[in-house]
Amino acid sequence: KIAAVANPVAEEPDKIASNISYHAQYSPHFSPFKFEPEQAFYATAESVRDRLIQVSNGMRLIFIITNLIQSKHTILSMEYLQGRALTNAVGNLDIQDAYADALNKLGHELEEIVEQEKDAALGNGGLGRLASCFLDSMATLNLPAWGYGLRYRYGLFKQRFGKEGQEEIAEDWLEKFSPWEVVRHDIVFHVRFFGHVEVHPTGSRKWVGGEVVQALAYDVPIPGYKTKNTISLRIWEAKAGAEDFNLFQFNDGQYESAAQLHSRAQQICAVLYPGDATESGKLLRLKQQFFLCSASLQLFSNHGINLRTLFSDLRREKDGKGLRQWSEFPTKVAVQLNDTHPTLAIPELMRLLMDDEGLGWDEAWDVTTRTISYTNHTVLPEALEKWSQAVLWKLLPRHMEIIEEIDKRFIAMIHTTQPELESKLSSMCILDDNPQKPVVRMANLCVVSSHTVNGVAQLHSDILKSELFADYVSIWPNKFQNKTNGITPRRWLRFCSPELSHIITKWLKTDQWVTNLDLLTDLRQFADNADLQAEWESAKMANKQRLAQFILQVTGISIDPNSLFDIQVKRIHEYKRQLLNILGVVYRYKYLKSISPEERKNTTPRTIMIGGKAFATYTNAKRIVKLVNDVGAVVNNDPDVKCYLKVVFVPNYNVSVAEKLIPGSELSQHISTAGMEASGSSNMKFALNGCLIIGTLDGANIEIREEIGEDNFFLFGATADEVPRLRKERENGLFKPDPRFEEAKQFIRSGVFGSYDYNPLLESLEGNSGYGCGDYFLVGHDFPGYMDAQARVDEVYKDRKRWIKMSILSTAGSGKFSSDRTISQYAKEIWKIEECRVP
Ligand code: DL6
Repeated sequence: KIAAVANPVAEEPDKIASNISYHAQYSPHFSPFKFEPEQAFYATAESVRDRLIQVSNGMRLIFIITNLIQSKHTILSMEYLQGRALTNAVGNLDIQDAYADALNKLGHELEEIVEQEKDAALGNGGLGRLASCFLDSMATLNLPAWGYGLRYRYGLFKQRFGKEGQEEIAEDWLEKFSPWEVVRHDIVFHVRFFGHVEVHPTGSRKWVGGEVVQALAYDVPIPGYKTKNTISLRIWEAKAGAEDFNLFQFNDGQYESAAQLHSRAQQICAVLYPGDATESGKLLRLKQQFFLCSASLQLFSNHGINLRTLFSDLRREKDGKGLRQWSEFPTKVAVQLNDTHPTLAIPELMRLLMDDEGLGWDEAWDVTTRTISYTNHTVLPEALEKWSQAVLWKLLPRHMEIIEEIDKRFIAMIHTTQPELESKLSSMCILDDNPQKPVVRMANLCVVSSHTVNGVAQLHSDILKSELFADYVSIWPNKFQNKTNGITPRRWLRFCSPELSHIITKWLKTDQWVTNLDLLTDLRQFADNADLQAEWESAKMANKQRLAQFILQVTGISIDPNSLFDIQVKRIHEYKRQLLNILGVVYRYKYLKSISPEERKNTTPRTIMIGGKAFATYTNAKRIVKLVNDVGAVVNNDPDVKCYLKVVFVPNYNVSVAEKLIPGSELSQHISTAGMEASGSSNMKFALNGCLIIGTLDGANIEIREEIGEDNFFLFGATADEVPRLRKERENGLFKPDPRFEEAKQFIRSGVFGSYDYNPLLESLEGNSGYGCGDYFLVGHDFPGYMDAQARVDEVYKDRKRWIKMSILSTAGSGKFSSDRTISQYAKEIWKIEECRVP
């Protein structure tokens, strides 16, 4: 029986204000007489959360009442980079103005209150942010689809700077609490580690013993844009029970050993991506991966009840008396693996079906392979996961048996049906039995066990088919697909750049573009219109001014909004080539110093902003961060050039910082070595915001350039096809560096930017770097082309009309890159699910 509950929320600002006040007083997190911005944020968020819960419960209630057991699609991802939620929630629920008015009545501004929220940074970069954009689109498209992840206590680290450069500080997003999550004490599963396999006389096998922790569900409601659909991001927390606390030991003074199981359970979700250089780090990472898979799969198969009960419900549902078959399970449940991190879902589903439900291998395999699909996000060899067989045998003995059997059957299939591939088997099979280091190749396990494998941009998907997974294509030609990434237009234009959004709505005479981004193409017809150009330029200028204020506030550096704002923000990695950018800056600085003050006046003033985090143990990435800071410290204080060049390292880059940078950007750099960036998605965010791109023919850059027109894209650099030959030529000493490249390196070596030893970094561009050939990422080869493209940028920027027109065309051509398009394609072509609109 479900009792009717009074509507806890209303639309009128007065009532909203009273609801916010209610939370300030009766949700006792702070003393009741304080209503500073921080308290106001928590009370406002709780008030909005009431509303989200209401919509979400309403949706679930409808499904219960109508006895509609839905097909449910699920993304399993180790990462979600959600950022802040308040602006998005009030925007998607279409109550932004009412909340702004309500806060005014309480003496606050909504803009000020949203700044109080900590980013939920449960991801590292593009992969996690993509998953978050997908959640927004799944909700907006009314899809019966949820995301599952882990509730890390500490998300992506906070970046700080000391004398030696980047320092990492734990980011405490739960310091007070998260007002968005709803703990589900009724949804708890047991997840086992270690133990052994018992074989019963019947031949059935059972995984027993070891260590068992509890997985407790927290739901973060995700509202769709102007729909009644609110889906969930369910994140699991690991905990131990009271029975695991040894009271006897505690009373005996052995406090640590008394709480040993509690502390071991807490370690599982303590940090996002624990360092895996040590054996214990590797084991912990593997535990995290299995914890996510096991908890989520027990849930889908149990649906929060019990596997058998649910399935007998499903069976009854079919025709009232007949039984549903397990073979129908994939029509109810679809699981998308976000990269190989959740690969253990494959043996875990097999185990649940065989050992708990009594299915035979063939039936379990059929169900599993029709349920699971896999997205690859990288071709970088070091990012393709391989787990030690020995560690897996210890941690998950039953799963290793299953993995071995999958491999054995795959090899047998090749012998019988594809003998021509036998010579390739050593690289195609799942277990790499190299006696030095036997490992399980997770990507191979995914390819063999998934019904669909996709890349994230056309070039990347082509590379998967022609290189990384080429040998599998002849066995399963239809298994491989492309799903070019996308971004949510809500967060990445409508809410982060309201001025530009209003202009777009005004000129298109509709705001439908927010959910149908292809409508932006209609802007093309106005690209030359002087009125639109003037409005466009003033909206961009307002965004630049706001950005300049932000930069002043976080760095103390004053930047000129009349200079060209040139931004590169992303994880720091050698293949993303922030080093190419900063070498270009060094050359520009040297050049500016060499010309007369009069000549300087004819140059295009630039503010170059670089931001991103370097993985804690990635030495060269950290050196790059240090170099950018050191160059900035000199350039920004040089009286000769500081009006023409500023260099800013934007600290602690995260989603909410991106929301300030991107609207104010005019040029952004997506300059990876061709073939190495699977897609990129910040390129789409910048392009959507009318920012021009300087970039290589890599990842989604190629498709962006096609959509917005090649005249509106500053292209340079080797193509993916040319890269292997160029690397060979380098190895054979055939590379002749451009003099400008040599000058830039020499300038750094001369000590102009301080006494830090940059030789090891610069040497990676010369002799033999750790990757086997000098300058593996071809910075030297692409440097002259890059400098020429930058010179074209400077020239075009002087022609304001032309630049603004290009900017408008960039936005107009970005329709394809909505994550609504991407998710519709996943829904139709992989998950086979349809919208499930709440009546
Ligand atoms: O697909 C999302 C995102 C792409 O846009 C980036 O190009 C790609 O580098 C990133 N991949 C990863 C891979 N990590 N692992 N493993 O983050 O995915």
